[in-house]
Amino acid sequence: MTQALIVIDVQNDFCPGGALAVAEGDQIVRPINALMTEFDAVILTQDWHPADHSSFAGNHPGKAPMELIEMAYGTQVLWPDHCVIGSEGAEFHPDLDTSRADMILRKGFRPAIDSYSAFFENDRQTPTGLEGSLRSRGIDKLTLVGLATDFCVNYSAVDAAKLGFEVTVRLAMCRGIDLGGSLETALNDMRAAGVSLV
Ligand code: VGL
Ligand code: ZN
Repeated sequence: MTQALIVIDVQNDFCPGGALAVAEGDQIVRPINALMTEFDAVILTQDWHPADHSSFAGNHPGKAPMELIEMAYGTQVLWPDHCVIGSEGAEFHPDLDTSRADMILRKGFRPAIDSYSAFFENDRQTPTGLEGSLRSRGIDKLTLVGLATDFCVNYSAVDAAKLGFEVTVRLAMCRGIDLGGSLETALNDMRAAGVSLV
């Protein structure tokens, strides 16, 4: 059984001081570096948005961050502008050991659609290509860590489980945004999808 560690969005903008800071987001970096040595494959994901991205509140006059809007593909949270392509905020946390990664997957680069999950964009249909990449490498067991527990980790874990991967989320190496109870909902959704939360 080939196991991969998928490190979700450990980027400056999701750490304290960043544009969409997750409380204690930086505290998971060193434990994640240590965990990397236990895996056959290490994949990093990177939230990677053009400046005109439709998930940014700043691109919707009159709207504030954390408001909801209806997009062609469903309801979308409007976020503070974050992880803009080429910006420092989009870079990985400086202490993250990126040298251990054999693949970096960027997501959310199409202006009209967000992508929380590392597998499918927010229309829940457009594949990122990660599934095929994992399968062609014989990887069937995944451990997920990173930011944010209730958005990108949650969506990635649920999609992976639905695709038939054996999925574990290591909660001590995740931190959440918790918007209107989203953390509790996410934990329930992951459990219901068959994800092991440890
Ligand atoms: C994320 C909100 C917007 C995440 C990314 O990485 O969880 N959350 N973009
Ligand atoms: Zn984003």
